[in-house]
Amino acid sequence: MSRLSVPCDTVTDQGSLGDGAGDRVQILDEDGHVRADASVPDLSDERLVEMYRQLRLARHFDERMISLQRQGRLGTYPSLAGQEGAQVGSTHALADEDWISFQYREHGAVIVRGLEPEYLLYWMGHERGNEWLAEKNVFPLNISIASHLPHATGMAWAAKLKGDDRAVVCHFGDGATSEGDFHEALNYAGVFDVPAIFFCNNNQYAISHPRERQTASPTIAQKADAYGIDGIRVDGMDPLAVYEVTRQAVRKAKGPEEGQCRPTLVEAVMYRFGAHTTADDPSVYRDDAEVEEWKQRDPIPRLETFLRERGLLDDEAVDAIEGDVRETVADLIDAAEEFEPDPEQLFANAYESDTPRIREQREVFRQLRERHGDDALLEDE
Ligand SMILES: Cc1ncc(C[n+]2csc(CCOP(=O)(O)OP(=O)(O)O)c2C)c(N)n1
Ligand SMILES: [Mg+2]
Repeated sequence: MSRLSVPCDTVTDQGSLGDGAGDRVQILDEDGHVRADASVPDLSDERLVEMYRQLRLARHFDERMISLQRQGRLGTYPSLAGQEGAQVGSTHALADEDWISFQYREHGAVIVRGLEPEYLLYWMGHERGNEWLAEKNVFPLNISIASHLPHATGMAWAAKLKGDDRAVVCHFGDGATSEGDFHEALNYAGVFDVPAIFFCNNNQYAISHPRERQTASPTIAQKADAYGIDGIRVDGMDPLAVYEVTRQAVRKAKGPEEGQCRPTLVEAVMYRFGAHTTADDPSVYRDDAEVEEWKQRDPIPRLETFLRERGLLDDEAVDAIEGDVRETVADLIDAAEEFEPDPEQLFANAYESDTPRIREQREVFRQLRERHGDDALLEDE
């Protein structure tokens, strides 16, 4: 299936965890030891430790965001826990100017670009968060499932036409592969050879809908064959394997020689440990034993074992990272909650410049504020 040359043999999935048949690339085994047939990607020691720190940052950020939602300090939030390895690993394979287009759950990818209060503002509903994402070369999240895929193809095609050395990595879920937009985006990308990586975060569920009811294909990666592009299946809870697979896909997307770009479909096999969102109760559609089984593949202890075996981490360093991560997130929350938004931001960024209707609405809003004051406008009646 895959024509990327990975530095290790693929492992045969035993199917015991109900995640579909087929091979997937793995560098770290489930205990975090380097597989005998695998080679470790050429990353500096500092970079490897930084990846670990970012995994822990993403996990702690996730815990705090859920807690903020429960306290009424944040709106609905989709949890990332379990999926950090794919997000952090793939983004380390990108250049800063490569675009990331995400569905809504891939906070780990954003965190690699730098976690700042603005990302919290984004989830608190402030327009400033949107502007900040654009500064990081990240598209705003997309809740209308799969409709961002054709945009990613278009963005990649534009980069190719302009001669920019930029790739687009587009994240989406297993559920998104059932949408027409998935087909259109990959079909077009294959015909026009655009520098895109379609990164499927196959976390086994689309809300309550299990992967095996999503498609009769044994794997998602094999769907690439229908579009004449490469498809590759990787252990999405192995950050090193994801890094290597994405690195090669990016190289192929940008083209080793002028005009040779090719898109890739990556299927990263993983599991969402928590609820679909803060508005979901997963206990009604999956049992604890299944969750516990997948937790054996948790990317954080796996990378930690690898780093300890290399002598790059010890108890003291792990404690220091944990302390740093807690302080960082606490400071970010304080900074975000101190932010005083300009209510007129409501009208910003819908269009590049105001349309007559937006101008009219903005004027009416301004008059209402002057007449009644912001407090009165916020009252329920
Ligand atoms: C076009 C469309 N149909 C349905 C929904 C409702 N919906 C929200 S999230 C979701 C599940 C998506 O699952 P998947 O793509 O696997 O991503 P995951 O949430 O697992 O990360 C659905 C069906 C939607 N947002 N948009
Ligand atoms: Mg899913």
